[in-house]
Amino acid sequence: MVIAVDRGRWTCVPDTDQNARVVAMRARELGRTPIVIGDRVGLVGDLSGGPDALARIVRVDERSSVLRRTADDSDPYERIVVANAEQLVIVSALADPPLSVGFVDRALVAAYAGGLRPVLCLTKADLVTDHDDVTAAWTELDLPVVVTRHDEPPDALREVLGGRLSALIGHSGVGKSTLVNALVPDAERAVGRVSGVGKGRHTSSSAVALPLVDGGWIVDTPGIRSFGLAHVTTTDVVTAFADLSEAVADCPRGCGHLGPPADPECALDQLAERGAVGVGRLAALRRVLVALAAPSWT
Ligand SMILES: Nc1nc2c(ncn2[C@@H]2O[C@H](COP(=O)(O)OP(=O)(O)OP(=O)(O)O)[C@@H](O)[C@H]2O)c(=O)[nH]1
Ligand SMILES: [Mg+2]
Ligand SMILES: [Zn+2]
Repeated sequence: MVIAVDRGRWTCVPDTDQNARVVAMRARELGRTPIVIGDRVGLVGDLSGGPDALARIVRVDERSSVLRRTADDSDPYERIVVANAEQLVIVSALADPPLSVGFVDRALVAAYAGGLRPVLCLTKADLVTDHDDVTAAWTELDLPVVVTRHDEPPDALREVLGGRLSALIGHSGVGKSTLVNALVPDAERAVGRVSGVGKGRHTSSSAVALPLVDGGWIVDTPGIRSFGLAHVTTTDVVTAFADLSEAVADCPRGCGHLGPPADPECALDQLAERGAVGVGRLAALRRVLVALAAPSWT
């Protein structure tokens, strides 16, 4: 698995030894196929992992999930940032900066559309007296919600992350680095070590997968400000829900699944009338769908 990418050098971890590191370059026959963090690759050449050893990546396996970021001023292309992540940990502070509902909803869309399980992590609980009303908006979607504060170990989050590859996403200042430092002993050094084997120096804008104590990996994605949702449809999101995916096959063509007045014939409303889906759950889902339709990113 690829755990770091730095200027033409990919740092990989063999399945057989999670502590080993093999630095590789791209084989010419791969052409321009992107190779990103989380990709599972085939390597040939010098696999010894020594300081001057350089292997070649000759194959990139099919991806089980993709997290994309949008084009921005520094890069006009929408790109895959993390491949094969099982979870997207959406980090938002309860205060300072205030919780951004719009950000959480759009991150949820990115997770559902990309095939990742979303996990909501609300930080800085020490700054608020109560947070139950805040989480109510999302609990109907059955996603894990963990609440953290810097003066307590993030045990609940640790449990959710154990043994899996998870990507961490959130606005600047919400406490991502604080979490990573609590989860990964010596995280600063781990980042340095990963980059030490590459050509250049690690920059704060590049993502790196860091090993968790209980197994699994966490990817901090410092550069992402918004997700590549340009080609995502509301149907892509709805079909991520096992209990709803079949029903939307009965929707009229072009149904946005928002319900009346926009989509008066949506089959999800019939599902709700029959009691097959809770009204609260449907409302929660539709709020997320509206976030996908919203033009601005917050
Ligand atoms: N009160 C309080 N402050 C916290 C908590 N977690 C982090 N902070 C503070 O919030 C600030 C930002 O935390 P970081 O961990 O650097 O945030 P970040 O998400 O990594 O920010 P960027 O790297 O800019 O994206 C720091 O001053 C932290 O000390 C918390 O649980 N409670
Ligand atoms: Mg940080
Ligand atoms: Zn519909």
